[in-house]
Amino acid sequence: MQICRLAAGAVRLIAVCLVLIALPSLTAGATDLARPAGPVILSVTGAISVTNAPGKAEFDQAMLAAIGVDRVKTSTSWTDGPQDFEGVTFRKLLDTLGAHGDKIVAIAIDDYAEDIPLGELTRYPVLLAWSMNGKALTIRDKGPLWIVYPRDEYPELQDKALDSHWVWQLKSIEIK
Ligand SMILES: Nc1nc2c(c(=O)[nH]1)N[C@H]1C(S)=C(S)[C@@H](COP(=O)(O)O)O[C@H]1N2
Ligand SMILES: [Mo]
Repeated sequence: MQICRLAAGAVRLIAVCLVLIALPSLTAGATDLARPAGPVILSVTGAISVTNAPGKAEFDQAMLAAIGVDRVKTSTSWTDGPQDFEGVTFRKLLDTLGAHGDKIVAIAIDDYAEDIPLGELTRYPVLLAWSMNGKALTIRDKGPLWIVYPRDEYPELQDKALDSHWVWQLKSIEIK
């Protein structure tokens, strides 16, 4: 009996020790993001807790796809009829990066920059799209990343004033 109680106590002690050892790596491990192997198509800076370079998180396309592959079928102001977009949602990307703030500044290859409220990007499944109808978006057709709103699904997103948030040729994001 006594031995049993002693053994149970020891097991509990070991369990507590294991949790104490694992805890720092569970929290500090948040800063670990693999380095991109392919060409970097997106850099994220600002209020993020996960990085893979000093002060920023850099992604190649495979890394973005590893976070999630989501689809949005929607019409746009620049295409005829509904199109099938594939990409990762801002929800998942921002979550992966531990992003915290009020807005993002989306910056494009042509140096176009637009402020977008964070709430708008998490309230809806807004995509960072890398393909349309199964074809990778090239720089010539608004790639490598295009911010795509699921506007056919949400009437409140069918607003011309939102067109400025559909940033194409996106290259970086600053979280503020
Ligand atoms: N990369 C990039 N994305 C952009 C823009 C831009 O100049 N560059 N213009 C934005 C603005 S202000 C609007 S209203 C629409 C403009 O689309 P349009 O040029 O086809 O009217 O795209 C948005 N996305
Ligand atoms: Mo615009």
